[in-house]
Amino acid sequence: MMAQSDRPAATIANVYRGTFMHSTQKTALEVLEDELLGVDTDGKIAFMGRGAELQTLSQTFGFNPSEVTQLAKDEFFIPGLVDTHIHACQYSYAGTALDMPLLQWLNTYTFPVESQFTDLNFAQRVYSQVVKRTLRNGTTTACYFTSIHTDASLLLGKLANDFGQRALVGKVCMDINDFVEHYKETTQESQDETCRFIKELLDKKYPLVRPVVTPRFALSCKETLLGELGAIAKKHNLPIQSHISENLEEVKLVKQLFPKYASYTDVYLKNNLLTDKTVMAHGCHLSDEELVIFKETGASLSHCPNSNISLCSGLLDVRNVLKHQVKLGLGTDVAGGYSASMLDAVRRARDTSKVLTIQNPNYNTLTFEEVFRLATLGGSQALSLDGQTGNFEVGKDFDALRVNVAAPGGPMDLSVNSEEPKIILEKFLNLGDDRNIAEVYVAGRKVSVGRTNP
Ligand code: XAN
Repeated sequence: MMAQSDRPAATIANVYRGTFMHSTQKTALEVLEDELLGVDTDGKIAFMGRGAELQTLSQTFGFNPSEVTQLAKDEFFIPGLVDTHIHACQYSYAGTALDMPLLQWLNTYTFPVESQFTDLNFAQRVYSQVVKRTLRNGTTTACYFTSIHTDASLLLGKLANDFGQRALVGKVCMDINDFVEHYKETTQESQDETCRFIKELLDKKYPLVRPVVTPRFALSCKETLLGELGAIAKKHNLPIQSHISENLEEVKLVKQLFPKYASYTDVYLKNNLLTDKTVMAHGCHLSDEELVIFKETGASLSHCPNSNISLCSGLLDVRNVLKHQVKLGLGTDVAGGYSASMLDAVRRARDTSKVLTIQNPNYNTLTFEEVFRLATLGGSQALSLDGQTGNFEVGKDFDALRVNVAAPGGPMDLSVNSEEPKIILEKFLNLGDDRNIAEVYVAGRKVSVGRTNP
């Protein structure tokens, strides 16, 4: 049945016809075959309808049926992928340095590299690489951590805007670092620079790029800084991101350092950092009581399975998180996670769920459809961007991937001529790569996915 926007009839810029697959609140995978989707000049989905309704729709919306873009047999559209947690400034060493647990890894590899982002040439190089690479791999929305450096963080905002990616960008705040002494701020600097970052990024008025308040994690921030950052987020009504309960040593240290708080979650809660616009990465070791607080506050979790395994941090029990009705998305967590591709995050999320099943054969393994939902609609909900993106709902922005499973020279073979779309999607999620992502759209605009190296 035809669905159309309540907004005044907009001018239609593009109409696509073919198979669309997406998630909704009700179903993890809805397959729409021979569907028509119209995108208006603002990049929003203006209507959806059956192919058989072409004539009626073309009259209602004033487009020429001969200008409809018809997808080929082996093509389909899915919503753009949402990476809810990625450290842009760690991209230079992605794929290396995975031989230590979290806290030693931070001191040995991460802090020395992040401290180099005073150099704007280095920042320009790494940040343009990460934005291009993630876009090419289908990440239409990314929630980025940067370093403590305001100017380099503003540069990432500019690059995301220039390349056309939807992004939340967070200048990292940390006033504790006992191991790499030169890589930290004073409490006052951290507050002042956060305010400067927010103001200067908002002043740019980039349509798809917003700031996110970013205390690194409880072990990097004094209590005063946590409280001040909570107040800043509240004052500007901004999203918040941080890390929580990733590794047992970290959880133990937080208990020691914050003895008057009931739990790790309580540290963030009491400092106004747990809101309905908060996304916390990892959460592998959260108790059920803490998950209840997440549900009550509307805060969400980012599941980063590659990183959880690579740094031997833990296995997130996604089924339990969903049972507690906590909003959940997937994150690559570059560079604790070695891959910047959300397709990898999808596979590792499934693998993690299967490991839990190996440990307990009664465990209800996540289906590929459920993981697909986490990578798209779930991510948009986790970032409180589900009003704009996450699936093909009329009125949302058209953030989409045109997938071609038969791309010449691609990574997969189709042996059977007419597989069901659902089966083809499963194959793409498990075997596909950027060669299968023929086109990437963000807010209706086709972004460049050039294959030449940055
Ligand atoms: N906790 C962290 N976890 C992680 O995976 N990456 C980081 O950079 C980080 N900082 C605090």
